[in-house]
Amino acid sequence: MQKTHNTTFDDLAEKINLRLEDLIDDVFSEPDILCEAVKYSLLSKAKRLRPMFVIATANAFNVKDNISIDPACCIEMIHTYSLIHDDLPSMDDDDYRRGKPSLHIAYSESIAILAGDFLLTYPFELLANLEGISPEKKLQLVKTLAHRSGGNELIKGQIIDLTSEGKNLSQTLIEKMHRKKTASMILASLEFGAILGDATQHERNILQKIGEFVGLAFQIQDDILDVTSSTDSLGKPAKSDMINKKATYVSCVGIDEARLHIKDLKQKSINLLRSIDRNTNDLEILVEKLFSKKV
Ligand code: GRG
Repeated sequence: MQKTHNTTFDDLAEKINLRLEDLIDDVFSEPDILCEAVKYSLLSKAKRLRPMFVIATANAFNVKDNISIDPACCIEMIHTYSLIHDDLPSMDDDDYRRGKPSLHIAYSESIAILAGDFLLTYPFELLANLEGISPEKKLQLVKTLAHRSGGNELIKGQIIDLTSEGKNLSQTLIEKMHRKKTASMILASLEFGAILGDATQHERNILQKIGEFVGLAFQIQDDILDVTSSTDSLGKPAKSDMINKKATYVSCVGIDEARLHIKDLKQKSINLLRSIDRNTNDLEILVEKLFSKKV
């Protein structure tokens, strides 16, 4: 691993922010409402968790940040599109996101839909045009991103979510929804790192398992924070799951068991990381950091 050993994750987030802005500026040569709207959402305060997972995983296989940063930005764009569309009145109807009014409130519903559409399509153009990466790897990246953001993964998770409002879901179905809705982009991030780093099939299988565990634990933590935190500290509406009558991990098994499950998933992820014969220190630090909040 190179850079992230010496740099803090805050520095890495700043590097990602700058690259995201450059990639958007590459498209728009003059002032444009779509450009403004995209930047409003994409460049607002966010953790950049998924791109950090791409870069840290690639680093474990000695891939330099200058190669992994654009694929990492592609995943952040897809993630941001999903948040913009999720907030729309026809979906979760949330007015507040990333610490400020949601995009459809700040602009309009049609601009928010189109900004989301742009953030869904542009990453595929970027991946197809990547430099310094073989055509075979580009194809694997495109296929992975299309699959993980597609009808049997991210979109499927959203469908389960929207069609189950007001219903009591089984723990199995809640876990399936979380796996599809939340883990899919985290999984894609680890898979991107593995593709860039030419990981073996065995390593890929382990990284996929870690992506599933981390994604599920992250969503359970989000379910707990929705109950225990304020809107200000979350940067999005608190208690929204209850208001929207959503089945969550907390409503299903209770807060204490939910906390125990996070601990278990985190430990399993760390153990799996340590089973890979690569320098996975950065990934381990990232997993620790993700679950360091007292929830
Ligand atoms: C619209 C197809 C479609 C899918 C939407 C991602 C999603 C599916 C909905 C967003 C709502 C939600 C609660 C998702 C769970 C994942 C999650 C906790 C998202 C927020 O991710 P963070 O915390 O946010 O990484 P930042 O703003 O830091 O990027």
